[in-house]
Amino acid sequence: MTLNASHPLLDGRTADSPLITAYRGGKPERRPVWFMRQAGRSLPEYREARKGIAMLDACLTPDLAAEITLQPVRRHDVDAGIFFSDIVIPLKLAGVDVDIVPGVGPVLGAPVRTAADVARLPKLTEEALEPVREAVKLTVAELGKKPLIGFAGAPFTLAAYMVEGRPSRDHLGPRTMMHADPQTWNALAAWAADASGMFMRAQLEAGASAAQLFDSWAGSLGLADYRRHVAPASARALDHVRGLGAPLVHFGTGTSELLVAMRDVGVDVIGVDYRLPLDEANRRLGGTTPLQGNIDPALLAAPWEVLEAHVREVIAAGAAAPGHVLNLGHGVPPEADPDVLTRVVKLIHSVEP
Ligand code: 1CP
Repeated sequence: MTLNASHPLLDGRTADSPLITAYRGGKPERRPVWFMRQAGRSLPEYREARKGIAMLDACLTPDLAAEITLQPVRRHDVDAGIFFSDIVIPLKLAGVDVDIVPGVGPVLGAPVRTAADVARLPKLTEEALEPVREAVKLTVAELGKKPLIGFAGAPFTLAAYMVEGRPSRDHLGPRTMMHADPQTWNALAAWAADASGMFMRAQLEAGASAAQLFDSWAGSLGLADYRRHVAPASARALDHVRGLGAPLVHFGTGTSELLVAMRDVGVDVIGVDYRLPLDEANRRLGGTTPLQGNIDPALLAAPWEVLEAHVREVIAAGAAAPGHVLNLGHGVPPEADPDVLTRVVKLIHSVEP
């Protein structure tokens, strides 16, 4: 399994970029930064581009998905694009009845709760992923030397939507299932792992230079459940992209107690949410894993002096790690002022690496 010789990581475009250098544990000439959810409702040009177009239709219209991916890169001068898509796109492309309902999030026509429900899940095919590859190719052609980050939802986070049928707070459905009916849970987690793995591989092969596995809701699990019922499925998702040579990042929220286990599924970089200072995350990980994070999104709305002091603290706390990519500790809030984000990027780039 290898990338094409004309891939941006191999043809000289992105291998030495600040983002990839830091992901590989090096010290780049400029401190790299990007923001989770940098594309989206905080940007007026995004709201304009999305007018009258449903979320999943926007994701599956290649030139629109490329344009929306590029918007924050142009506006903020961040060091990477994150592919505009959603973790439920592989479900949609497999033929699962799923939609993103405005103000709610992902909603399934029929929740997946029994062995028969899992057995009925349609298989994702390589052909169905063509709009994803097309959008990535268009994006990468415009990005030049800036890397595109691909992503997928980890099996637990995807399964949380599939079992509940919609967003939930405590993810009781999947957490019950892994104990009450481990066989069905394992089959569902394996299905989700393969769908996510294929989605990530399509993005990497089409030109993304790194990939991030989002296990956003893994923080609702205890360590024992994570290791026994979840980590093997996340490792299975990553098996689809290991060996491509692209750095792999793993991120979750509320996962301070899971960081080592999340690293041990086999990733290069750990994304840290806003709850744990980076020097402590680095200590827990043994000082060998590059980190990404972890500006508190709540502080984007604080007075500039408060935000600036916080950003400088995050930079200082990340200095001990073998590599550090600045990011938020979770996504950009829709009400964030985009000019503040641009100012944060300027500040980060102005601090000597
Ligand atoms: O109409 C809109 O603008 C809908 C909002 C929106 C956007 C902009 C959704 C619905 N998805 C996205 C894009 C998206 N989703 C991206 C690419 C854009 C970028 O980061 O710049 C990515 C990486 C995701 C990934 C995603 N979707 C995650 C993992 C990241 C995270 O935030 O933790 C999750 C959990 C989802 C599910 C989802 N999709 C959309 C919403 C509102 C949600 C969360 C619902 C919930 O459970 O509360």
